[in-house]
Amino acid sequence: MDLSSITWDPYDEAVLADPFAHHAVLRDAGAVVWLERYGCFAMARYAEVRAALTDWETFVSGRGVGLADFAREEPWRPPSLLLEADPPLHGRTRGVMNKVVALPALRALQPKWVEQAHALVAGLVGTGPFDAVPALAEAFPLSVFPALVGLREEGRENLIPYGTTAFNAFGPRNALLTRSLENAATATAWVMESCRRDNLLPGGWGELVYAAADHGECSEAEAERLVRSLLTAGVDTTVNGIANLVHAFAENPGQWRKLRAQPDLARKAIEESLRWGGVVQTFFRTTSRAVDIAGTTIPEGSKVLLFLAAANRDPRHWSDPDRFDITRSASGHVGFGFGIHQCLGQMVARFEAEAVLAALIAQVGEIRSTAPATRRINNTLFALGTLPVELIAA
Ligand code: 8QM
Repeated sequence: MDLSSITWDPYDEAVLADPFAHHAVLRDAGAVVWLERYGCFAMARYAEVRAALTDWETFVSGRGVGLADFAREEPWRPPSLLLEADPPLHGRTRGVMNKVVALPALRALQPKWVEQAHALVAGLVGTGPFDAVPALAEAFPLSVFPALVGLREEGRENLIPYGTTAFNAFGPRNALLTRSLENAATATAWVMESCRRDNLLPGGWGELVYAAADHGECSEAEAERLVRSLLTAGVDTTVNGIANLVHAFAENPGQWRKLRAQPDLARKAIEESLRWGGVVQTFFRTTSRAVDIAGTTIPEGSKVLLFLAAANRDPRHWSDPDRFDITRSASGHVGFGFGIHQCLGQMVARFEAEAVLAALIAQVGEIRSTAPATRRINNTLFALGTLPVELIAA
């Protein structure tokens, strides 16, 4: 099979604003496609994306999971010890962090999170049209996650601008990235400062990471960098995950009625929104050796762009994939990645979504869209800029 070479630009702003409209062409162009403009390979079909994520020895992360190859270019910030690391380093850092995010402690927090979500939603129901991005999708994660980590109160508004920059930085050095690097310089500095031991409040995950350093599981400098991972990965993702979830129901009122009739579908609905929503659209890997994929040889040292969101809607794997259907089994989706790098914070993300959804199910009969949602263009995230809705009391 010939390798398709295409001039199509995944980072064109029109594509970033409406990525799903372009995925079919990309998937149909071949199991592996050459993107001329960036000199990299791309894969967008479920089978190949999942296989590449699973084969961490061939598709490595240590040379960066953005377009920049750390073997040739200086990264914009010191590399993540989790996301941008390979075994054996990755195994050690992941081991430290798995203990920090352990499920029992998180589960114990859930009733309080549900209560907070109820209070937040109660203030929004029946108040007329409002923008659910700041009022709900940003407000809820910001009310629970910084406290979980033990961040100081002052300056938390820096988290989202920093996240926006970090996710832009996985793409090319286009106008989006240059602009956000300029705009978020202070936000980035604040986040870096916040990772220092002295700036973390007692009782949070940050303190636990430093406790691991005290036990010799990692160095103090590594602890600081691991706290940074929590702050990079844990905010903009959950904000847009919740925004997507609310948007999905606003656009599919029949699915909302179904969920309210059968609230035990909530977990399935969240998995489906992770499959369908595509918050993290893409990640790169770099080949550590020449590898044959469906008859195409990818040489060693190649950047390979994996379209997670396109894989999650590949009709070769999913039936009627563009349909948001809370009764389908979305398990096996790659919305949290797959394999050794699969999202460390996925249970936090799920618990946040469950709390918000439980509050909405209890209080809201109808999520009414009052104007079209708008996009906040980003090189990696499928983010919402505004989500005008009205919550009609149950
Ligand atoms: C994305 O810095 C990090 O370790 C990190 C940053 C971003 C993510 C994950 C980890 C996938 C959510």
